[in-house]
Amino acid sequence: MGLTIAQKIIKSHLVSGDMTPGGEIAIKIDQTLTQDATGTMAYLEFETMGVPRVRTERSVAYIDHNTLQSGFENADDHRYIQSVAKKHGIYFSRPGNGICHQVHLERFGIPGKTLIGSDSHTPTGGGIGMLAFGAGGLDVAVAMGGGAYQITMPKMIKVNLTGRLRPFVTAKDVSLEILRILSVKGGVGYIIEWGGQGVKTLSVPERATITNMGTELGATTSIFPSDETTRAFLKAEGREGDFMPLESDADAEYDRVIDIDLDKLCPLVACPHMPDNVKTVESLAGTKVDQVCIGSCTNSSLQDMLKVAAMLKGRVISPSVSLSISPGSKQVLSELADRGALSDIIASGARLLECACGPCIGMGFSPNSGGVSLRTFNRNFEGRSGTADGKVYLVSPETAAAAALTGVITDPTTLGIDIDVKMPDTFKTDDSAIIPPAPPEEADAVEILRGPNIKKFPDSVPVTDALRAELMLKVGDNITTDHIMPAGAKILPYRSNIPYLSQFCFGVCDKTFPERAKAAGRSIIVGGINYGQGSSREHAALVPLYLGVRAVIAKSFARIHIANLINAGIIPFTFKNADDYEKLAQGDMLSIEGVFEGMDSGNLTLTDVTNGVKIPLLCSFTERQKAILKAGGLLRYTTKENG
Ligand code: MIC
Ligand code: SF4
Repeated sequence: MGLTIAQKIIKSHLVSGDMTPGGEIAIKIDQTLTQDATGTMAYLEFETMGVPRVRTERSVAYIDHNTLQSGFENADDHRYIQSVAKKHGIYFSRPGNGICHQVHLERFGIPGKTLIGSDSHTPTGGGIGMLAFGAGGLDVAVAMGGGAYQITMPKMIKVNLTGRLRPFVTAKDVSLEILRILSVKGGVGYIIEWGGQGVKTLSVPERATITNMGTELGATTSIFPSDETTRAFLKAEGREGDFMPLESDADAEYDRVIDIDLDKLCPLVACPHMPDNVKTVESLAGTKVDQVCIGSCTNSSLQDMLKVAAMLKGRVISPSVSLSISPGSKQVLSELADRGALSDIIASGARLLECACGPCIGMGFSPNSGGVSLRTFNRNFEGRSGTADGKVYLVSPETAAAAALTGVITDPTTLGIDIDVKMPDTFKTDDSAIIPPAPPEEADAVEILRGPNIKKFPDSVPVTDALRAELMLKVGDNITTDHIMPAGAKILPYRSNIPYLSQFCFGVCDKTFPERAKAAGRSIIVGGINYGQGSSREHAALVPLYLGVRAVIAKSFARIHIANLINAGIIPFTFKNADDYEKLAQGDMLSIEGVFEGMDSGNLTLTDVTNGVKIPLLCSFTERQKAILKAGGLLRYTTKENG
């Protein structure tokens, strides 16, 4: 039987396991990336492992999330990351150089290689034919130390593209269409491979928009073939030597095939507060808009920005709209400047922000009370914008620019603007903002700069055979990591300070949770379907750990979050019968006995001591996961293994 692209890359990187879907596989990781909001923790963990120099082909530390520096905290963390990078063989991309995924695609991505990053949108690299995964910081630390990345072998979905996108219909609309079809949990357990004749009509940045948003499907990752378009992109980046063609075998088998005819798509929009709440732009036309934000790792490429600039050229934005534009990288920004497109953007009345995540992670630019914000980003979770009752809609750059001009949601195909943007054959490359590490012989002398914001991470606790604890919080379906551990300008600077962060844990759901959990000392959380979707932030496990959470029981879990829970030593149980969720009430005392035996058999019983009800739970773990839980988390397990 032939192989899919992903299966070929997995096969060539397989360290152990067999490639049958559902089994645990370990794969060699060629490259890693971190960003600063997860990076500080990842490097603290890496330091604990005692490995002097990274053992990957390329590791890069980006600073792109916390760039407000409203106090000493961010600046201190940046200096810490820069010094660790210098000492341990990691390239350091300075603040201002751009968003990790955009810069990585431009400067480091290589078809056929594996990449893990401490950011859930690392699959952006799939646009260039990389097998790229988002992971918790600890998994990235282990990979930097030369350890393999352990995942469950995914099943395969193929999306077969035919036709060609009409003007003003974009890669973002393709992403929204697949979200409409599959929903935010439809990709869980799958790698999504994009193929068919339609692929040829999409540029690398367009492909990257699509693989970037595959994260919102819950997919393990997404990937495109590597073809002549990929070669041309690498050539334009001065890296043609990194090109390698990649395609699936003609007889490769997929578990599911979805057909999308690009000709038939129209501009789409994801309505508040979930990326799969998709409607046509036409159906919402006329809705008043207060704010428009263009940028983020989904839509900040030169192609996106040139199209926006062409739409804004010679026009002025609506007086009732505030428009922000954040180009994805220094390369994009300087190309815009060289071509005069930057002047067109500035003249329109847009507010130019730096090349960073910015409003996407709530670092400023929160909308007004109850305001409608159209964003070219990938997530519109409740509260993420920083305004609790803000209404965030996800759209393409073209739809965003149309609304900025008219002040209302507008189908860009109706504006009669001509935007035939020609992409250059060569990009202006300048890596002066990427600082290489010290040579090995000088590494010893490099001092690590630790600021007072860096606090010790919480001690994990080995799983015990019996657990008795209160059900401290019961939440519903699709709880995101933004619910569990919110981000935003007020909180994000404290990503290396777990005790401080803990005050905000589950703040969106129940502000009393942190205090109650801390007082109880030991507790259990109950969730619905797809618990922990969204970000890769391991803080969504480390903070509950600090507050004494010992177990989470849910109908199902998101991939990265369940790995982070296990890595933190918090045991994740799944309801055998989803309906039993209804039988548990917040405040009940729960008892689970025979945990070790249950971990071996995959089944155990929970007793709700308060009402006497018995509920069967599933807990099937791999041997390695059991060992991690028994050791009290991945760090203890790895340190023990390394002797
Ligand atoms: C996000 O988009 O939510 C983030 C911020 O990039 C996160 C990482 C983080 O929480 O630091 C992600 O997607 O993994
Ligand atoms: Fe940054 Fe937003 Fe992308 Fe996360 S989704 S990496 S916050 S731009």
